[in-house]
Order: sequence, then C-alpha cells, then structure tokens
Amino acid sequence: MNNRTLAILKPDCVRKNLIGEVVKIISEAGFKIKAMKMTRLTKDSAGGFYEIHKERPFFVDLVAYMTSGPCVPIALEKENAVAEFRKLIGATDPSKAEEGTIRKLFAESIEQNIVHGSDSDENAAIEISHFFSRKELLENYIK
Ligand code: FUP
Repeated sequence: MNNRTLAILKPDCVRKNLIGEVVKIISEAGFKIKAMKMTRLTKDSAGGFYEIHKERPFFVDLVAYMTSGPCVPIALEKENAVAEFRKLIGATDPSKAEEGTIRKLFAESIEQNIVHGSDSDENAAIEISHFFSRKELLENYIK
C-alpha cells in the first residue's frame, strides 16, 4: 500500500468548480486514479476522519466545513505517493505554501484549503478504507 495516498477535493474545491482543474494537475504530476467518488460527509464521518484533531480548538469549525457540501475522495497511486502528493499540495496554510502548489494556487485559508493528502503510509491505508470498499478498489484493477 505504500505507493498509495488518499486525496480529498474538499467542499470549497467543489463549490468553486475546480474539480477538473485540480484533477488535471494531479494527473499531470503522474498520479494514477485508482478510485474516485463524490460524497457528502456526515458529522460522524468527518469527526471520525479528523479524530486526531478532536481536542483542537478548530475541530468544530473543521467538521462544519467538511460537512458543508459534497467532496471528492480519490485513491491515488504513484511511487512514494504520500510524500509526492504532499509536495504537490503544499503547506496546510496556503500563505506558507510554495509557489505552484495546489493550495497556493487555489486555497483561501488554513481551513478552506481545497485538498487533503494523507500524512503517512499507515494513515493512507486507513483513509482509503474510510471511503472505498475492497471491492471498489479491486474492481479498478481488472483490466
Ligand atoms: P494537513 O495534513 O496539511 O491536511 O493538515 P492537518 O492534518 O494539520 O490539518 C487538517 C485540517 O485541519 C486542515 F486541512 C485544516 C484544518 N486546520 C485548521 O482549520 N486550523 C489549523 O490551525 C490547522 C488545521
């Protein structure tokens, strides 16, 4: 699984009509899309996904934002996927993100920062299974 990562095109990405543009950047950077869907997170699902931040002051706002509209989770594959994808999206705070990164290009704030990327191989596996069944992932391998 260490060549995989989970991206989420967050609700601000969908609202701003940027799905196509962001997917194009991801594809051109050499990531293969293994599974993709549009879904709306429930409070429980968003809270579970960001469980690690549950004691942080921004948690309630983060869950409200992540449930504010549909998002697009995408299972991606590339060598060294986690690190490569985090390089492509840039720092969590877009004002600190490098030029040319997805967050620098499109994000407005640290909360509404367009895209999520897993932060470790272990979390990538957990996060991919949060959104995609084994069946959904396997079906995409059938040639
Ligand atoms: P990242 O791994 O870059 O997505 O960042 P984190 O896991 O640190 O944070 C997850 C999400 O929490 C961010 F995408 C946005 C939100 N967040 C805030 O709203 N405020 C903060 O100060 C830090 C994170």
